[in-house]
Amino acid sequence: MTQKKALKHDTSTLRGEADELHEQATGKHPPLTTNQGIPISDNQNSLRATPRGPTLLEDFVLREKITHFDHERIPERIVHARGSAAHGHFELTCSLADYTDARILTEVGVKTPVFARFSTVAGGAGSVDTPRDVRGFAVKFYTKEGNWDLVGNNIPVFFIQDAIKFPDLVHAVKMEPDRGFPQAATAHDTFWDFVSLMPESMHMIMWAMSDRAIPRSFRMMEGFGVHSFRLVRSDGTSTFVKFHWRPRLGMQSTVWDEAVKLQAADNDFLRRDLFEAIESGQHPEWDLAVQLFTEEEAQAFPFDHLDATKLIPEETVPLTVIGKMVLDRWPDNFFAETEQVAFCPANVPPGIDFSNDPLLQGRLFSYLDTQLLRLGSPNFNQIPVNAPKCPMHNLQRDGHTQMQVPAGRVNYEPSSLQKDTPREVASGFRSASVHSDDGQKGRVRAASFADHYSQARLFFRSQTPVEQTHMASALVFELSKVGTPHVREAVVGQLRHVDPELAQRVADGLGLKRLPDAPPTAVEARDQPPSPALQIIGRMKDTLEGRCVGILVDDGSDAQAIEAIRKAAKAAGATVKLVAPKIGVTLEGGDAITADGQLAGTPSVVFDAVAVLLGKEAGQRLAREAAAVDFVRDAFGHLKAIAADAGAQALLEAAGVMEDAGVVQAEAVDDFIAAAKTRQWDREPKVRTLA
Ligand code: HDE
Repeated sequence: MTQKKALKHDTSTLRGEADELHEQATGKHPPLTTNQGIPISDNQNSLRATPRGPTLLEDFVLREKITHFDHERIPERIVHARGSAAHGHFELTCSLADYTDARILTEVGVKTPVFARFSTVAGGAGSVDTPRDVRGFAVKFYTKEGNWDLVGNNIPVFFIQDAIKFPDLVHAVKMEPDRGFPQAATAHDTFWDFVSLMPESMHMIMWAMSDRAIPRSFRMMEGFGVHSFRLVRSDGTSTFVKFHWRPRLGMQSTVWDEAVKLQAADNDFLRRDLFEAIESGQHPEWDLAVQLFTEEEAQAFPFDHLDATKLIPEETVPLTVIGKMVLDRWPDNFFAETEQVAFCPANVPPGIDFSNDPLLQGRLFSYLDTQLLRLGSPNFNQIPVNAPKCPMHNLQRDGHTQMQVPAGRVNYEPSSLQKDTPREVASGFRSASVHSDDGQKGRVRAASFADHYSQARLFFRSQTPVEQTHMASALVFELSKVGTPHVREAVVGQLRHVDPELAQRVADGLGLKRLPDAPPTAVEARDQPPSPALQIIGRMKDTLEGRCVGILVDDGSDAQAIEAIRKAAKAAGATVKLVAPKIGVTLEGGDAITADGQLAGTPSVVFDAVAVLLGKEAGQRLAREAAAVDFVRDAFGHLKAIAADAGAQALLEAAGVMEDAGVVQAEAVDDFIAAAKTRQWDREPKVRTLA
């Protein structure tokens, strides 16, 4: 008995000390209360009938706490479950007043608050950040005329043409229903089975197999609204528009082996990258650009712009930059904001309207429906992250978790009993008045949607040879994970329509004895002039801004050499992190420093370029240390610049590093910085066999 009393006393004492420390740091604590506001005196012990139990049902503090905890999770998004988000603003730099009345697109210089969420598609909320996948790019603009949600992806086209196929697509890509795997991966039978039978998916497959699907950072991705929307004016004019986000840091992707290793190195690689950038004041920025075109111009396109498997090449309709988005504030609470944010493509202010794209039309229904399940109430718009920041009044009432307390007896319209009830306004949202004599009602796919291969070919042939090789290799990797031979062959058959040489490369990579037959097609692919705007490599910015340089050091490393590289990398806009076998390092000359990461947990995949600065003894020791050898070997294999001093040579040798333009002496700091601003694409054939 005495002993138990003492125990309780001890815990309280510890708590008292912790409280004191905390109080010193943060000031006064508010009293801990139940949800009813009742102050709690003991948050450590449940109420027991005797000191050794049993626990009493009477303990409302315990029951309320556990009940709330039991209900903490809500259904995760069926797609795009894993996401990361940030607050920021959008500023218009070029008015579209000739095309729209929307204030967000006509009031130059006005800063509109935004909330942007980036996501993967296939994996669950707890899955990793870096699988091969499409990335969601959803932006909620809190405009003066209500919320505008531009719910896009980092790829400008989609797998399917009709919303009715979406559940099939998602079932096929998610983990297989009997075995419950693979998580967050397209490399399995059901996905490729579906794809092989859906020729319309071939264009998007080209994008998904390209390096766009393995981005280095959310900050280095393009975004696309995908569908055509309309800009409308009150005089009745209407113009089609496609929206594009362009990252100011330029686009950058990982290489596949790096993406695979990142999954082990850091589950949260992209989330952490966004968080750290914002916290350190490197606020990510994107330009918003539009492609504008008329109905008549659209009729002259050799494809149907209402078909979401098609893009409009920039060479056909150029992009006009109209504004800039800056993300500068990490959410205060992940659940309240990132998890509960509810995007919906149907949220558009007056002046923006929809096209007839059948995929968009289905989305206009789906998002509201899904939020009702996820957030559990039609009042989800009252959750702070979803609430408009402009005045909002209507006569919708009641429902679960109603937060508002509307006064008065009028909750209907028309009414005459109260002077302050909301009324329609002439400037309110109007749909574009569109005349159509397109034909008869029916479950039909327009003939103008029948060309499934021309743009897949356009995309593939527009890539640099390196990117084409990555695509062929990605297809080989994915199809090698498919266990059913006829599925593998059917995909290769489809590829013959896209590009016969690509099909042959993939067939060779799979070791197929015979090139499978191409399936019949209604429309043969047409050759078109390549669109270099579709590349990544050709358009990468040579820059270290927003990138991270890792320096491997150990006891005996040269402080001056470290400082020279650190200074130059920082001046070029990079973050610099030190990695060492032990966090505590004693440099040559005796200075003690603390490394940012321990070697065993900080492989080079998390850096864009590395320097290896070691004393002779450490270099020889680390040449026998697997983590150090992998650090250097992977940096080399992932085509990164490597700077090394004399002491590091033994390690470089053990890692099989060969001489090339990206491997430089540590003293040649400028050369290192120049090489670090890009990847060493020429090195790739020396380090791996590709398709
Ligand atoms: Fe989505 N999509 N989608 N989608 N989508 C959802 O809504 C849906 C499509 C996109 O960060 C869901 O709140 C259908 C295209 C993003 O919260 C759901 C169809 C594009 C996000 C849904 C599509 C997208 C979603 C799941 C075919 C690019 C995440 C949870 C007709 C333009 C937004 C949710 C966030 C989320 C339905 C196709 C982008 C189920 C039916 C095309 C970025 O409503």
